[in-house]
Amino acid sequence: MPTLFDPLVAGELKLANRIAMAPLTRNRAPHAVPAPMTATYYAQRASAGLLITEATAISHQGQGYSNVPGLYAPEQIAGWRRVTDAVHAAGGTIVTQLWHVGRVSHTALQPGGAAPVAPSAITANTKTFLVNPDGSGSFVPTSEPRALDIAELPGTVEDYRRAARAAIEAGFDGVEVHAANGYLIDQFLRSGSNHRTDAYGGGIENRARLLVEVMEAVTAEIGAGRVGIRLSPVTPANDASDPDPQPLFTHVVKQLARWPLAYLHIIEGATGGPRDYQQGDTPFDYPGLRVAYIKEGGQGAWMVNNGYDAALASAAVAEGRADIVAFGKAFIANPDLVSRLRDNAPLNDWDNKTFYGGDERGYLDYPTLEPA
Ligand code: 8OZ
Repeated sequence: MPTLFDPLVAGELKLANRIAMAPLTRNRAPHAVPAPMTATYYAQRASAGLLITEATAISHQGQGYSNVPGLYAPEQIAGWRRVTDAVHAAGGTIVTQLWHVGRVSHTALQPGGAAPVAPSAITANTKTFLVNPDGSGSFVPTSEPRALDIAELPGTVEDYRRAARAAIEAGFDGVEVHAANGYLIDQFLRSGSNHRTDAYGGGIENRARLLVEVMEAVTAEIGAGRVGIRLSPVTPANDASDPDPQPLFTHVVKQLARWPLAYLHIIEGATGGPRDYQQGDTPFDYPGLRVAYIKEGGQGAWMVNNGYDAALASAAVAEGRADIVAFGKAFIANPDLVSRLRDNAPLNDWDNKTFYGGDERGYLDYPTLEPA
């Protein structure tokens, strides 16, 4: 029986164990450039089989929060190079999460103060986080978006392709396409946010078109074995809604079977909330989703996330329900999470007041059991 601590080859990625650090937004990248301390933060956690960075904007238009990093300007690539060098020196493997927020943004964050973009001009019932010029932060409602013109979509796909190339230049081992949590690709997928009447709206195949085009571009650019994707079939995060997610995401994973990807990363339930959350009338069938992917020839590792503890994670891997388990908040508070899980050691508690924004406190100062 495999355990969490066994190595795994996922596409071109060689993981020392089956424990991943989930992508975690930390809002500590002024001017969208990863700070020097960010290299230390990820290097401290390099014993994870895979580190997935915080979500990283593929373009200025793709940014939706203050002080989140990007991957579209030379100084951003240089900032990430510090991170990947530090992680590799510590023996780790690291991919970056490619992010376009779509409508989950604010005019204050957009180029020229423009409206954020979305599949349709429907405002998300959610908030974003802005840091004011005096340094204070506040949660504000997202701005009303404008619908992307169909002629702009090749440019959006090109931004993903360019960011994937930039990721390799920055020294990453690969990328994870963020298609979850109510951001741009997820906004196209779901009928609640996609009211388009062109080839990118209406039926499931049309709503999944942007996702497929992005994956085609990114896999062609850096090789499918260095590409993962994150999906959240039922999450209500950022006003994501669809009454019938099972056929939608079944179609998506069948499309994803086209490429020998590194992994599929599935958020089970409501992101950061109940695992049994459902949209529509029936509970979502995650094992069925995986069977659909495998039947179609899908080769990517199956990574699961959301509320896993040591027992649930060990059982999922031992029973073959997952190849990799991603931990989020536990990794913020426990840089040595892998050895703590292996030794059944107690975990540090996290402090949610220091999750978003701030300095080294709540970022670099969580203690390890053994001296680092
Ligand atoms: C928390 C705060 C801001 C962004 C996600 C990228 O939910 C995020 C995010 C999470 O995927």
